[in-house]
Amino acid sequence: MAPDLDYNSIEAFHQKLANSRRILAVCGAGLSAASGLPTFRGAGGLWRNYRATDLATPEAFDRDPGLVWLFYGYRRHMALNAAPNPGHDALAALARTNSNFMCLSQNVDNLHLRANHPRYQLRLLHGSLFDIKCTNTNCTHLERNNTADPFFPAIAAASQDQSPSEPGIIPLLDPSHPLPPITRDDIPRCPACREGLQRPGVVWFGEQLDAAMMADVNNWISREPVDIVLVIGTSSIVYPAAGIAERARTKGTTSVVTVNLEAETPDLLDEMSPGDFYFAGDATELLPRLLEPVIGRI
Ligand code: BV8
Ligand code: ZN
Repeated sequence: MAPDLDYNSIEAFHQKLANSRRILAVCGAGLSAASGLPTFRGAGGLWRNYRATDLATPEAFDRDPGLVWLFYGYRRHMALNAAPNPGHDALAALARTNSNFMCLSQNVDNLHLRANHPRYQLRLLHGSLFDIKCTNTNCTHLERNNTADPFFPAIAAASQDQSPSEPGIIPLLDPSHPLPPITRDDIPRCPACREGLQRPGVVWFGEQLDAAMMADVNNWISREPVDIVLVIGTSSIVYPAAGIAERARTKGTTSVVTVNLEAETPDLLDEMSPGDFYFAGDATELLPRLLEPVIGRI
């Protein structure tokens, strides 16, 4: 179905925004791209010669927990040295201005919270790099907001800024260089059950998202019609996150508003419904402009 003519008109979007009360956002890696954090599908989709999606699984951790911890140690280091951008700030400002705004994020980099996004208007669907949990599925150990860098000594190489020229730096990203050997005994045991290994508090592929959180999200969506769904910097490939925008749609009421660097292609436009918007560009620039009538100039 073809979108309206002004599917990319900011003025038309501002009119919709002025008549909107309930707003939902679904965010992906593209929101943090301008903060210097690689996305999954871009060049950043590869770490050394591994696809990020291949390392983000319980099987990979079982096979080689040292390798997977180096991967997460590196991403913790990058995220700690990154900063929220005006895209994060605009969403946090919208939350402070509109209590009927709920922000759902697939990002595990903690940048929403570092932008002081009100916690009760934010749901981290896939967990956080800075939460630590246990491999023992019967153990409920969860440490929140652990920012130790490195998390444990054996992965120190992952916390070095990767400038290949500097002597003594292990070029972690260069697959031709061997990785530091890390054994199972190098990995800290769970302080609660003493059995399991400590692992990143993220949701891996093949693992369920937090049931209580998803119930909460579904209740928020089905409580009343949603006026606007902002789909920001995501390729909408990973489920169940990718299905939320359409589930939140109430025909004739909801505008699904895509903000993505990728230019709108005929297929993308075909997927749109009347009243939807598509803004091609950098989320960091577009979000402050799109939300300006509500949050002011940031
Ligand atoms: C589950 C945490 C029950 C870890 C992540 C239905 C159909 C098919 C498959 C499935 C299905 N249901 C379940 C599955 C399986 C699987 C899945 O979806 N697979 C995909 C690959 C097909 N889902 C699961 O396993 C989920 N669990 O369903 O449990 C179950 C269990 C078993 C079997 C059945 C059911 C768990 C999924 C969560 C996995 N964990 N992250 C970690 O981060 O290490 S997912 C991870 O990848 C991210 O969190 C994110 O979700 C995803 C990456 O996607 P994006 O964020 O969108 O990033 P991407 O790079 O792809 O795109 C960036 C976009 O931004 C691009 O469009 C680009 O153009 C744009 N962009 C770039 N720069 C900018 C920009 N836009 C604006 N401005 C810019 N500057
Ligand atoms: Zn445990």
